[in-house]
Amino acid sequence: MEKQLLSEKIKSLSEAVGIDVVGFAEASEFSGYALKQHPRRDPKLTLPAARSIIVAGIYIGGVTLPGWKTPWIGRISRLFLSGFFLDVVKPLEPVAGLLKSEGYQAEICDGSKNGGSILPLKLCAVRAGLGWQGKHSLLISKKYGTFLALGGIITDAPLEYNREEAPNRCRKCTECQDACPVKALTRPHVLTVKKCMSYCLSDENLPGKVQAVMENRIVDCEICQEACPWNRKHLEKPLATKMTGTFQQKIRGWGDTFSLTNLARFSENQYKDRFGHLNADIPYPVFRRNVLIALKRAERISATTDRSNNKPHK
Ligand code: B12
Repeated sequence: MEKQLLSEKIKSLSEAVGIDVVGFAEASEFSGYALKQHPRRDPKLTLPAARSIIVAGIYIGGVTLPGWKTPWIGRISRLFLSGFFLDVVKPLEPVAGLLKSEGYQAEICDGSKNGGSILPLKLCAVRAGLGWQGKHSLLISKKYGTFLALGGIITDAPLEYNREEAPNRCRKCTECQDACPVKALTRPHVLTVKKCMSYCLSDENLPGKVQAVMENRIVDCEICQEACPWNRKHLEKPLATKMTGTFQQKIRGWGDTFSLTNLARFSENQYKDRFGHLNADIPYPVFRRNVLIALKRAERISATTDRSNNKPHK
C-alpha cells in the first residue's frame, strides 16, 4: 500500500480504538541515548529491517481514585491505574494487525515481555512530533501535558515521518525541579533514577528520607507532574476523551478497594488477582510495605485530629 494511504489508515484506526495521538518517526538509532548498551537505543536491534516507529499516546489525566488526597486512600499514579504501566500495548494490537495484513512486520513495545520495552518512548514521541522533554524528563504535549501514556510499534513499513521536532517550551521554568522532595531532578531533563520516589517505592530498599515524604503514596509519585504548569488545567478539570469514560467506569467498579485498611488485608494471591491485570511488576512484599507505612501515617494523623478535636475549650 502506498505510504501516505497506509499512514492515513493507521491514523484513523488509532482514533477509532481510542488512541488520542499518534505520530510517525524514522527508525534510526537514538544518538546520545544514555542507556548505551540497552537494545532500546536502536530499533534495528529489535527489527533489522525497521524503517518506521509508530508512537501512540493515550490521555490519562482523568484516571484518579475518589478521595485520593485523603490519608486513608492509597495514592497511586494515573499510569498504574490506567493499566499502561508497562507501555500502551492492547490498543496497539489492531494497528500491528493492520500492518501485518499488508505484509509488513510489526513489533509492539511491551515492557511486560522478557527483555522489557524495546523503545525509548519519550525520545520516540519527541522525534514523532508529539511534544518535547520537560525538565522532569517526561514528554510534554501542548494539549495533554505529561498525561499521555505512551506506546510504540517498530515496523518495516514506510510511513510519513514527522520531520520537525516541537520546540522545547519549558524555557526558564523550574517548577518540577523545585517541587521534587527527594532532589531527583537537580540536573534539568535528567532523572536521577535511584533517588526518584517512583523508583524507590518499587524497590526493596525504601530510604528513610523517602518514607518521611511519601505521605499516602503506595505506587509511584506524581509530584513533578503536579507541579508542571502544562498540567495545571488537567488537574483542575481533566479532558473528556473516549478512554476517560472507560477508565472512570473501571475505577467506579473498584469501590473501596484502595482504602488502606482494605489493602492491608490483601494476601499475596488477592494482590495478584486484583492487580495482575494492571500489568505492573511490583512484588507483593514491596506493595505491602508501602501500604503499611501509609496506614501508620493515616492512623497518626487521625489520632492527632482526634486529640485536637477533644481539646478542652477555654
Ligand atoms: C525505566 C523507566 C522508568 C524508571 C527509570 C526512568 C528513567 N528516566 O530512566 C523509573 C521507574 C524511575 C520510572 C519512573 C517514572 N516513569 Co517511567 N519509564 C521507564 C521506561 C520503561 C524506560 C525509560 C527509559 O528508556 N529511560 C532511559 C533514560 C536514558 O531516559 P531519560 O531519563 O529520559 O534520559 C534522557 C534525558 O535525560 C535526555 N536529556 C539529557 N539531557 C538533556 C537535555 C535536554 C535539553 C533535553 C531535551 C533532554 C536531555 O536524554 C536522555 C536520553 O538520551 C519508559 C517506557 C519506555 N519504553 O520508554 C517509562 C516511561 C518513560 N515512564 C513514564 C512515567 C509516566 C513515569 C513516572 C512519571 C511514573 C508515574 N509517577 O506515573 C515516573 C517518572 C518520573 C520522572 N520525572 O521521570 C512514561 C512517560 C510518559 C510521558 N508522558 O513522558 C513512560 C513512557 C511509560 C509509558 N508507557 O507511558 N520510569
